[in-house]
Amino acid sequence: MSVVTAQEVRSIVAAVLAELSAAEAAPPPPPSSSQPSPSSPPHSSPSPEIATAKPQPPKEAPAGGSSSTGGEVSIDVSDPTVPHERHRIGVENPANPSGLENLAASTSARLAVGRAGPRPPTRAVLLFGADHAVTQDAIFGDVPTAILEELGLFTVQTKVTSQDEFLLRPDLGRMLDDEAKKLIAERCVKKPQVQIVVGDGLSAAAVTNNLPQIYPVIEQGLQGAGLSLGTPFFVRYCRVGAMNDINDIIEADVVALLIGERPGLGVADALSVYSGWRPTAGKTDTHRDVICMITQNGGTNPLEAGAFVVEHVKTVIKAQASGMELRQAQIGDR
Ligand code: B12
Repeated sequence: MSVVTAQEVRSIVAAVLAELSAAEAAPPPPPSSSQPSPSSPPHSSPSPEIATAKPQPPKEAPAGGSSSTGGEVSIDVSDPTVPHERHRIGVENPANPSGLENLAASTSARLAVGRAGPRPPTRAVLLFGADHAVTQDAIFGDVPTAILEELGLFTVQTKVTSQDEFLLRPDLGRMLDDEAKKLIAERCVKKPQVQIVVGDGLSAAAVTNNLPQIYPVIEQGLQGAGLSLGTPFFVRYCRVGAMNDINDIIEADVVALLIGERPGLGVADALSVYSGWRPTAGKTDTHRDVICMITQNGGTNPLEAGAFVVEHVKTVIKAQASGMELRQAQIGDR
């Protein structure tokens, strides 16, 4: 372990003080483009999307510099959410730089962020905080009614009455409330071949960002295949298991539930399509299939996924089975 002498400490302190007083004498820097503000969230993507980093214009001040305005010292850190910063290697003097870069580029996991003493560097902590904020927005946000109205979806609710309860009581998110049962019974066509349902699930951003693209592909694809469709609607505070309660009223052959996935710290707007053959009370995930990670941010594009959903529904109808029963039927066919 190297020992720093008192003389060395004094000279380091003197150098830092000299740098700060030089910065204080300089004119104040222009406002940084990386500063988050209420109107520009640190991690927003094209309106109304919520889930990815938006490239910012290059900053004038060098990353990591310090500046002082009116006697207050501030540390200027470049925006960690822009793509090139997000994947910047923070390890000092790596033994195999290109190997490390390839490894880090192969995953969205937080690899090679480096460290400042025993802690992660400020940049990594800020990026984590920004990504975490995006997940909170995705979970606690609401799907804009304009999107639902545009697609002609009416809204019902499960037995959950608040966002906190939704997170604490998944069981209630699988049960329709009485008003929902009444509305569905009154307004929906019964016994269609396919019932499309949209649910917020754990990411309103997933529905907001992907529904306008995926929904018409699924609707037109199923109609084009000659299948009869039920009356679509939106379920607030929805969990996957709600499809049983829904289909006990509608009695469709297949229910396709488009629902927001639990957000991760890399992608917060991924949609899933869970589906099942004749869902009813007592059916479980064993009887269901899922097409997941539908997002334009590193997953399956919603247009492509929509076509895949149509093909899957056709397969389920042909086999009259879903989930493990479908797998077994397919194995039997080979
Ligand atoms: C959370 C989660 C789980 C949790 C669910 C617990 C819970 N109560 O939420 C646990 C750890 C139990 C789990 C288990 C499994 N999971 Co999982 N899970 C997820 C995850 C991370 C998020 C799901 C989500 O947000 N759902 C939406 C919310 C709103 O739904 P929910 O009603 O709150 O929860 C239900 C669903 O999550 C459902 N579910 C969870 N996983 C799976 C898998 C399948 C095939 C089905 C039909 C349903 C299902 O179970 C919950 C209760 O009904 C996804 C990743 C992703 N990108 O989506 C993987 C994911 C859906 N799971 C997957 C798999 C493979 C499984 C397992 C089969 C793993 C295994 N070999 O045992 C099991 C199956 C469990 C089952 N339910 O039958 C895969 C599905 C791949 C595919 N296309 O078929 C995914 C996409 C992960 C992946 N990338 O591989 N899972």
